[in-house]
Amino acid sequence: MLLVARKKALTWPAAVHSNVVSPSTSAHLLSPSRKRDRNPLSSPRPSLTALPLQPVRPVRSLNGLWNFAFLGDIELESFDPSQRHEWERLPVPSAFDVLPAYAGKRGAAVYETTFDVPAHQPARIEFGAVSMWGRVYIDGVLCHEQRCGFAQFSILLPTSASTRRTLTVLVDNRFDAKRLPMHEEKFDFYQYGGILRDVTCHLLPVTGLFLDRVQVTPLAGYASGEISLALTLSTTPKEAQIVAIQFDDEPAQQHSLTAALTTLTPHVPSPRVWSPQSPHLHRVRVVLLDRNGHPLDDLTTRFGLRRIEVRNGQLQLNGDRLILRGYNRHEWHPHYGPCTPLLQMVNDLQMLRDLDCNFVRGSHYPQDARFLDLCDELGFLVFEENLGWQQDRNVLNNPDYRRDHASSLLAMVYASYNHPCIILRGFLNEAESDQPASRAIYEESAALLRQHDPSRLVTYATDRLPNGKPDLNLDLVDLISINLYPGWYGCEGVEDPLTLIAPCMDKMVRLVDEMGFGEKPVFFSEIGAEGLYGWHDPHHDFFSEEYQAAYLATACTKALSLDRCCGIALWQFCDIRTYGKGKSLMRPRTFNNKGTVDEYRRPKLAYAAVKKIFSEK
Ligand code: ADA
Repeated sequence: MLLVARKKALTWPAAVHSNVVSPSTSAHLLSPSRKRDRNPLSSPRPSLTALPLQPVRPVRSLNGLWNFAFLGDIELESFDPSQRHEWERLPVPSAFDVLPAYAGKRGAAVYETTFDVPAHQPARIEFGAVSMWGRVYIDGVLCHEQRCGFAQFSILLPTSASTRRTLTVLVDNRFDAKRLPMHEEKFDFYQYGGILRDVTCHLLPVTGLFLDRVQVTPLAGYASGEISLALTLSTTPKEAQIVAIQFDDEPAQQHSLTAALTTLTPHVPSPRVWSPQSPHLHRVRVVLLDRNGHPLDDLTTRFGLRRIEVRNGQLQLNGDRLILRGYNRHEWHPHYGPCTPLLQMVNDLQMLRDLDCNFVRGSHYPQDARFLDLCDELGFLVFEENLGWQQDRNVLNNPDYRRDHASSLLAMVYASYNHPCIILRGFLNEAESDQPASRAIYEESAALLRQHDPSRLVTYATDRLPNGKPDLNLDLVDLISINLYPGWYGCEGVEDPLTLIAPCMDKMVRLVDEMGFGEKPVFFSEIGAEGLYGWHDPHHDFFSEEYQAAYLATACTKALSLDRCCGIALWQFCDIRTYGKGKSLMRPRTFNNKGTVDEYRRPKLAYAAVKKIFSEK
C-alpha cells in the first residue's frame, strides 16, 4: 500500500531539524505537474467539509548519509548499540557489499543516524527493506527484529522527553538457517546486506489515534466506481471518530467510525477504468477530524478501477481476454545491487515497453514501491511474490520458516495492496510442491492471500511437472504458473535441443488438463537460455547470443500459439550476479546470463527476436 503525503505538505514542525533533506520519491512521483492526475489538494476551491488545502501528517524522509561501520563476523548478541565505532559515511538506501570495500564480504554492519522530533511526539518509522537480517534500536533500545530482507515494516517510535533521537540499525548478511531461514545461500541471485530501501518518519497525532491503513478494493461494479474502502485505525476510538473522505477533486464526504476497522462501500465519482492501454489512477484522501472539524491525521493513496479474473478457462482483465507478454525481472544493477535508482527503473520499463511487453514478474521477492508506482502509471501488469527459491520440505516444514514466510507475505500484501498493476500474487518459487509434507505451507499461504487480498489471483511458479514430478498443490491456485527449461537443462545428447521446447509446452497443457484443471489458464512463468553478451559462435551453440535468440523466439512463438496458455514471462530481463565460488560452474562469470540484455542493459541478439514476436501478437 502506498500512502503518501505530498511533497508540498512536508510541513515538519519548525522546531524539528533533520540531517536529511531529500523528499520522498513517492511524493515526487505524484508531482502536481502531472497533467493526467492533477493535485486536487492544491486546488483553491474549498471543499464541503473545509478540508485544509495542505495534508496534515508530516512525513519526512530519513534517507541520506548515515554513519556506518562494518563489524564482520561478530557474535550478534554481543552488539552494544551505544558503542562508538570508527564511522564512515554511507548512504541510505544502500547495499554495503555492492561497494568495492565490502564486495563479497559477509558479516554484521551497523548504520546509525540522529533526527529530531518534538518532545513526547508519537511517530512511526517505516522501512522499505533491511537485508538480510536486522535489528532496529531507538536511543539504544531494541524495537524490532526483521527476518526477511525484502519485506516492508514499521516501528512506533517510543515517545521521549528529548527531541534528538538516535536510530541504529544492525544488519547482517551472513546465512544462518536457524536465525534467518528465509534466506538460503543456494538462491540463484546474490543476496546483499544493508538498508536497501527508503526510511521515512511519520509524525502522528498526540492523541495516539491515527490512520494505520487505507485499502481500496475494486468491486464487481468497478467500472461505475464501486469499491470497498477499508479504514484501519491504530486502535478502537473511545468515541465515534469523524473522517472526511475525498476522491480526486470531488467534495469530501464525512463518515463516523466506531471500530478500529471499518469497511465502507462508496462510489468513486467520475470513474475511469485502469488498463494497460489507459492506466488511469484515482486518488482517495482520508482525514481524521476532531470534534471541531479540525484535521488530526490523514493518508492519501492512489488506486485503479480494474478487475482481474479467470473465466471460461481464460485470464481476463476488465472482461477481456488477457495474454501476458513479459519478463522476469530482478531489482539489480552492478553498481547499485538491489538499490536500483529510479532512473534505472524507468530505463528498464522503457526497454520492456519497446519489447512490446505488458507484464513483469517481480522475481523473487516483494517489490520496491517506486517500481510499482511506475508500473501503475505506465500500465504494466505485475506478478508480485514473496521471497522464496527452491525450498525443500524440511525448510517448508520448519515452524520458524513458516512464521517468517507468513509474516512477510502479509507485509507484502499490506505494502502493495492499492497498486492496480498487481494482478497476481505468489509465493514459494519452485519449492518442493511434489511432497505431501509440504502441503501445509501452501494451504496457509493461499488462504492468507485469499483472506487478505481477495480481489487478486493466487498462483505459484512450479518446476515440478517439467521435471517429471507431480505437483500436489495446484488445486489451491487460480492460474497454473510453470517454469520450464526444455532445450537448456538436461538435454545432453539431443541433436537439436530447440526441438524440445514445443512438445514440452504441449505436454504441460496436457498434464494440467489430465489432472482435472482444464479450467485454469496455464502460464509459462519462466523459460530461458544463457547468452553471453558479445559471444557469437558459428555453431550457434550453447552460451552464444545466436542460440539464446533462437531459443527465446521458439518459446515465444509456441506459447503464444497455444489457446490454453495465458502468456509467457521470459527468464530473464537482465543478467544478474549470483552465487560464486565452487557452486558457480553452471554460471559463467558468477552471473545468471539468461538476460535478454546484459547487466548494463546492452541488448543481446535475443532482444530483436523477442521484440519481433511480441509486437506481431
Ligand atoms: C529457476 C529459478 C530462477 C533461475 C532459473 C535459472 O527457474 O526460478 O531464479 O534460477 O531457474 O536460470 O536456472
